[in-house]
Amino acid sequence: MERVSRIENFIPKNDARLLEKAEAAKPVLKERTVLPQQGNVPCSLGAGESATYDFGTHWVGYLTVKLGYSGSHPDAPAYFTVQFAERLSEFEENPAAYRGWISKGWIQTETLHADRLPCVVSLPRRYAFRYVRLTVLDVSRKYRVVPEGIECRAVSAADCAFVPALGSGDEMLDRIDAIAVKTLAECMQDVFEDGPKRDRRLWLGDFRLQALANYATFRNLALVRRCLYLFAGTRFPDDRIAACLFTDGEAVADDTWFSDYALMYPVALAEYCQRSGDKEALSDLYEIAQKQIDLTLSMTGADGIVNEEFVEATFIDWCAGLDKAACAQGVLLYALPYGIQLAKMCGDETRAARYREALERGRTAAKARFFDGRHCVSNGQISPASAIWMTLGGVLTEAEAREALLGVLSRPTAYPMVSPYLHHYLLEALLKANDPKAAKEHLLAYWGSMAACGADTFFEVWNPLDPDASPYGGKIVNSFCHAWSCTPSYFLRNRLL
Ligand code: RAM
Repeated sequence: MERVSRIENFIPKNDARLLEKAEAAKPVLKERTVLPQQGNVPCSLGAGESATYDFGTHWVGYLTVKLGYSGSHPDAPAYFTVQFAERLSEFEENPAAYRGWISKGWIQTETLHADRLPCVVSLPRRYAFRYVRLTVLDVSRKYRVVPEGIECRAVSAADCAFVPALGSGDEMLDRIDAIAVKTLAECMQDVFEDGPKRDRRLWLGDFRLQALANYATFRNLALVRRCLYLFAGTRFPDDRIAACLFTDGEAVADDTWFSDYALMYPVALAEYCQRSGDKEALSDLYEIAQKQIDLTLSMTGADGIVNEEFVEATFIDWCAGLDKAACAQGVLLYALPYGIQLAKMCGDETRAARYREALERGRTAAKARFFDGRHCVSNGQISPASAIWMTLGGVLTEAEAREALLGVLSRPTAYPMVSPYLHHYLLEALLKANDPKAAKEHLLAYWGSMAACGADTFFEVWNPLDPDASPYGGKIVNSFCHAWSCTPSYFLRNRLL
């Protein structure tokens, strides 16, 4: 499902004052040296031979390899590859066979020469991995390469030791929580990254979920503040907030706009202000946040329904063929109460009243358009996504929402939930429908199935019925430590137990 947005001559609107405040909240990364577990690693390697190292769990960091030799003095360079894998099965993939629509530059493999041995090779990139494989492509007949040491300087803005274990009394729930905490920690770098393997940047939809999980675990309010200022500090010329930012170097807004992600900005700001009481951020960011809602309202017809342009620009999920009209409407109705909250915090009664009126009108219109009394139907299509967003938009009563959600979940569907992002919102919807039992069961079934597959961190894309699924046309570029997957900790610590 190819999705590439490109705007000719896109020049983001930057606000130096906001970017300075973002810079002031930049974290100092914690570093630690990690070594591989002792394994069955050969002591010398000839042409075509390899050694695989297991670092025990997932790490984000920089690798150093010390190479020596045995035999005669090296009379040719050691020519070798270093491959990194978040999961061992990645080594079974063939990078040359990847023909997907995002760059193969994300594949974590380096081919190197060592002209002089012994030597210490420090790889320049930052990698995300648990496993490292060193393969000698060629040496000469006179010597063999001896890997004498390998270590990783791991980096993160978070320290898992800070977060007490869940201690729920249920081993599986504790394990899911620990994996979620590790997932979040690995994604907490200079910003809340979406995935340390890929895309290594600040995505708005992912960020809102990371912030929620962070409040329940690391409580790093400064990093949330920083990201809120970054999104506002570099935006579209018409004040729309970009779907993601590049933050390696100077912050730059990407020329991609997802209408549903933009609405998560006021949501995230309201949640942050509530928790932090940060009045300065509220006053600096209030207008920009509400602009995201105002813009959506300007893309809403007299019938109270968001227009096609808005629907087209939503992300919602990676599910191919999903009709997103009901979802898009639901996201607006989900965001409006947060806009009302923000307006109240700022004493902006006029706006609060306007949003309340839009909410009322939008809900009534949505019920008439997208609900047939039992199912949520989006242009003739029934999907879990539509039921989730109609529920979250407050369009259905609790009983209607429960019936619509459980009904659609109990039947096979041609439009399954693909990303943990949407599974997060399913749990929120089940809680809104007052069915915490179903929410807990789903958490156990979905995130538990990743844990059962040996996950050290939770994945970007996961459909237990189709474990090899990739929206990109090749699993080798999927990320297996992905921010939008980290919210079990939020549910377990704040909502479910
Ligand atoms: C992918 C990334 C990111 C997500 C977008 C929509 O490119 O995984 O996390 O927010 O999709």
